[in-house]
Amino acid sequence: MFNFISNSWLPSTTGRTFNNINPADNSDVIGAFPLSDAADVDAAVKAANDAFDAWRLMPAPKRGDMLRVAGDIFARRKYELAAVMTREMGKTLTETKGDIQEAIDTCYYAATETRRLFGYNAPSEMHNKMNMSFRMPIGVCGIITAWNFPIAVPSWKIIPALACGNTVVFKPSDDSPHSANIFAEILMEAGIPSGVFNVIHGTAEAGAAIVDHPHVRVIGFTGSTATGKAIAARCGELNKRVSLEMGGKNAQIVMPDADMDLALDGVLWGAFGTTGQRCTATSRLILHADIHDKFVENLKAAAQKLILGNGLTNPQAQVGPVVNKRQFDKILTYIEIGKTEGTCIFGGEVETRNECSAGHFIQPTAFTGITPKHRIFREEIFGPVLSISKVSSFDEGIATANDCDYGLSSSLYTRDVNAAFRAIRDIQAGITYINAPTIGAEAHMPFGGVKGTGNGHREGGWTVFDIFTEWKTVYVDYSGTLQRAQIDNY
Ligand code: UN1
Repeated sequence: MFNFISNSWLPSTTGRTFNNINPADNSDVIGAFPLSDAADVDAAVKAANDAFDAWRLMPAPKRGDMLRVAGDIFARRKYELAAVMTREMGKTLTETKGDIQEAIDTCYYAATETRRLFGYNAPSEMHNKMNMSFRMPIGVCGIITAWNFPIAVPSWKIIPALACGNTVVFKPSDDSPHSANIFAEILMEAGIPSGVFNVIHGTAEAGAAIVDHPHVRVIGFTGSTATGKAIAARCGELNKRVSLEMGGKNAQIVMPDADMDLALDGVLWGAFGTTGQRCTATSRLILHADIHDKFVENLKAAAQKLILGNGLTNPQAQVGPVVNKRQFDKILTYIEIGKTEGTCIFGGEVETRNECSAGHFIQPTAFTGITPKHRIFREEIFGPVLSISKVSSFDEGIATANDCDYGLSSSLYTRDVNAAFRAIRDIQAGITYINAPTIGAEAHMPFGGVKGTGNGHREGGWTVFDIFTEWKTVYVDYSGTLQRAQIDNY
């Protein structure tokens, strides 16, 4: 399995490879992928740079027509691609189908937007002069993403970047390279011209070469806060635009007046869906003291019924493995920390029953007695580990939710409309859900976070087009005379 450069499948010039392994069954090696270096990146960037002029000059709605076809092909290949994705990163087929649906939605949305990449006009301060502004493509975009949404999250960046007339070099995570190659197959079949979209496989070495390359003008990154900050620092030195989607530590607050069954369903899905491996996952549950004990009891009973398993072979499976040995070890370390900081009320162990002994399975786990001073309250774990805090008022709930370095998603369960609107105003997060879990963002709405989560950009919706375009301001003077702005009219 190869890199994708100028519509050709190529090995790394280094000859090096890495193995892609099924996290639910470690004996299942999916394939060897290129471990690319700066020379491979250079070839891909050259292809993208050479393709840029023809692509930017194509009428945007024509580009949109191809992206609409890409959406159709994602829809046609949904079930096959879902199985590829489940095999390489472990989440269940229901979830991988949802992942592809986000890409389909993104393609259709972007295709439509190519007919309305609106600029602004404004009156001139001079006679017989017209002021306009347009969105212009920027050039080669370097897209670097994580493995937990192997199709959806890349699509949020790649599809709008292409819609705007940019070309792309995409480095997927080394935990989900196969899905990325199918992404390339689909764009090629949709008619995206050679060189407009390229895939480079590998690790941080390839990522750094993309960031450093002088012809890469924009970086779109989703991944860890440590890597994102390092990329941003480098992009600062190089004066490159960079959009970052980094960690989360998302809280669900439950007030005594809430629908308790609904709040329970919300936290089960938010905390343990995708095995907790979403940047939007619910990793903190903030319970009002009046319902704390009862809620914890119900949560324990429900969580212990969740079925762990291999999503490809076990149709009952609700929770898959964690993605690799490194994450497995990291999550277990945090569970040990949690055992010293609070009380483990369920889980806390590796799951080895049935088929789970073949892969990296960890039981859904929760700790009570957690406060903002604890590490498992503050640090992103990216696994099925929930910390539970008790608060005695709504205000304390909001303050506890905000006592955190991240600010991606948040949730409040209440029937009190006043409390809901106060939470919308006061929670420090890019996304707030009322009576819904912290996961569930839709492709046509802005997505991103405040504080340690991001750097001010929003993917998704209409806002993503700000990442992938530069404004061109145009003045047309049809007076036939020299008109000096700020001078001749004053
Ligand atoms: C991510 O975890 O990086 O709202 C993205 C959600 C999904 C996207 C998650 N639609 O959880």
